[in-house]
Amino acid sequence: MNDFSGITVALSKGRIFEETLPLLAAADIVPAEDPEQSRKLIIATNRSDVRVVIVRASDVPTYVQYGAADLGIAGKDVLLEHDGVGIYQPLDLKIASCRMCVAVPAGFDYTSYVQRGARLKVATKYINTAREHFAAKGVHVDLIKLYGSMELAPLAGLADAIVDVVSSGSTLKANHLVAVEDICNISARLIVNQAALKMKRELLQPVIEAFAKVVK
Ligand code: PRT
Ligand code: MG
Repeated sequence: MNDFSGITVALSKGRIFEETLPLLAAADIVPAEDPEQSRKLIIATNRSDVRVVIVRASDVPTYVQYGAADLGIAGKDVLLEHDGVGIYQPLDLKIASCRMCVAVPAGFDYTSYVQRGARLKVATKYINTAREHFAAKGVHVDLIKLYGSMELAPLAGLADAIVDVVSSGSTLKANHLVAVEDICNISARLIVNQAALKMKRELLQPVIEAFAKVVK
């Protein structure tokens, strides 16, 4: 139960947290601690009516869906894998940007492999996104669910290809992989619990508006 009467914001550590700090500051919210330094999972802020909870990136929509957090910031990649029930997505925050791609080992002839109609083994943590992408192209795939380090899968012989997010491309390069198809652009979104938006509108609306101003 979320019995805190203020606003609970769900964030993940790492790039989302870093890139969210300026947005929070614009809404006069300053976390009291750095989650990279502290082991606390509930972090107070300069405002007694706002707290931050630190969760895995892929768990942010779940906290918001069930109202354990009122607000959250989640990558579009994560949201595409979530059913989105009870979640309102008012803003593209244009942070933590990357591309969702299909990548294969350098030298693997993806185009002719696919044109032949051969089944492609694809390792990914983005099962829904991958299924839809290949279905739309009429490519037959066997999807293998992973939870991280997708880049290893083709090198270790687990899969022919991966579907993963890419930003600088240096991880692909370091592992002799090349992106052969772009699926979509990804950035982080503000997500809001729909019931909280009604019940706590006076608290939430100014935060959403402050974020919107920065993004513009
Ligand atoms: O780490 P954890 O398993 O808890 O979760 P996570 O990896 O999903 O979280 P995190 O914090 O790494 O990413 C949070 C969000 O940032 C993702 O949901 C994306 O929306 C977004 N994002 C932006 C990225 C990247 N850029 C990115 N580059 N998420 C992951 N990566 C990976 C990429 O797949 C590669 O393995 O980072 C590695 C380095 O990328 P390159 O291309 O710069 O080498
Ligand atoms: Mg990570």
